[in-house]
Amino acid sequence: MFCHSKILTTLLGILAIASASAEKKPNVIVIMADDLGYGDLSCYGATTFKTPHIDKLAAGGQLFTSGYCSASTCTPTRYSLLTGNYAFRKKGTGIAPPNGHLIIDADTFTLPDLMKKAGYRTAVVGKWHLGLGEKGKGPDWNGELKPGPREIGFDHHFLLPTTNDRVPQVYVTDSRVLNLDPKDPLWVGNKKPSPDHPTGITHRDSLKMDWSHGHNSTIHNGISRIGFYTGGEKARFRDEDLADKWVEKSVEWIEKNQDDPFFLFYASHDLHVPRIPHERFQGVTPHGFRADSIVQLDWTVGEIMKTLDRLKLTEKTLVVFCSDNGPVMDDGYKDGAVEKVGTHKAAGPYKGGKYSVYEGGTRTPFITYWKGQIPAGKSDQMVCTIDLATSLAKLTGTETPKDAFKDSFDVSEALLGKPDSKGRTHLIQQDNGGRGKFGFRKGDWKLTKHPGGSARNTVVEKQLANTKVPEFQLYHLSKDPAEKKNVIKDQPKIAAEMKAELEILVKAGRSRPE
Ligand code: NG6
Ligand code: CA
Repeated sequence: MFCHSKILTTLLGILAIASASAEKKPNVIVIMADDLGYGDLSCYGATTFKTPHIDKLAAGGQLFTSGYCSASTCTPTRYSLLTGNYAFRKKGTGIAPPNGHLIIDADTFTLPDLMKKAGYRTAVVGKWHLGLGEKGKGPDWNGELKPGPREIGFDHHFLLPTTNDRVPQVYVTDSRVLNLDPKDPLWVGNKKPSPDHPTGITHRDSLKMDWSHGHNSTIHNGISRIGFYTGGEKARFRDEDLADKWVEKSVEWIEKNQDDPFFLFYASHDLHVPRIPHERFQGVTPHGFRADSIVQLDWTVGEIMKTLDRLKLTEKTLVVFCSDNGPVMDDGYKDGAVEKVGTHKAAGPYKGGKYSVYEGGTRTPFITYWKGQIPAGKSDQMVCTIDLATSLAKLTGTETPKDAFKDSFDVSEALLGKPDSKGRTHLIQQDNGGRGKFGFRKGDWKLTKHPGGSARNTVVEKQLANTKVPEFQLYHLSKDPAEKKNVIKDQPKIAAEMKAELEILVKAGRSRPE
């Protein structure tokens, strides 16, 4: 009898521990903005428009002042978020073209794989821009778009396949183009399909938003794009409706999975070009469609949070808000961003933006929110989107293969705002190709390497331009956050150490110790 009751007590104890840890596993929603700069939210210092929903997350959670994405363009940051590996380690991880193949190998252990292993349902909604289909073949637009998100760990997807200034303007779900009429097949290519095919050059007068560079091929919805396509008329969306559709689809999926732990990667297209917010957001700020799109992004965050509140999931959900690269003004369309910038500082106090390895390129808004678990406050710990993989492994108590997440550090305690918690001690920042231009931050020191001696987008409020710079520069970030005073000559020892360490970390193939 004694023995039985002891076993029973032990069993009950085990069950209690198991259910407590199951209860503790939070849902996770990663909301990634597109081209959102450090200074682009009111909680990060913007004063000429307001972002109340994101500000609410910041006020009730941790706002990071050293939160980064790993690259200053979209594809490499997303690659690193999902693989936990620096993108410069793999060829072909730069900005993906319209007909690009999937750049994450199907046998890679990914962040969504990890979440599945931890017992989560997984979904990605929004912009993909990591390619679809096999290497050497690319996407089969009229057939199965495999390998794709499913093959790398997402149970569900509802996506824009590339980025919206690239063709085609269709949704992809269940590994297929949604609403594609087989009688009107979709063709996508990089050459004009027929001599009379209308483009942004031949039909420039008909455009509702003119282009400034590139972006002058096939026209859809009055906007010319990068790349050509024909067909799939019924499958095409209106740019103005993207945010509404993705909110609708995310809410649907959250409702369906509210009883299981879930992981949602919500990849907004705001505020990437072409910036075409819904009509109800057009003109709500003094800065034109660029900041109007930020207000639309803020609305999106509000809708997701409202859904969590309605389903009583707010206290069971960790929300991470971040960006994929720093800001840019003219990224190929004449949408008034440059002319209407006024006093707004899109990169905040930082130098450079999208395409740059200065701080503005990768130091971006980064907020964690989990009601009842994360205290309100500001954190100056260094965290990066690439760290979510290992940090979520820690948080969910899930083992990862030794060779996975090679550059992803466990910063879970910092993300949760635990007292005395530490972020990462160093970070390699890359631009698009990442095969040579680097920023290397270690504590307060920042080394930049520009092998060609040329840097792009160093002053965000002006047009993109190339500037001549020394191959190596050294800055002290707490004394000189704007990277104005290159102190490499005064600090030869530190510069030499950092050059050597950067080289070792690049060559070693991994930066997280085994
Ligand atoms: C560039 C495009 C730019 C944008 C970027 C990708 C030109 C001249 N510029 O090549 O408009 O599409 O690629 O942006 O075509 S990202 O945020 O998706 O990385
Ligand atoms: Ca981007």
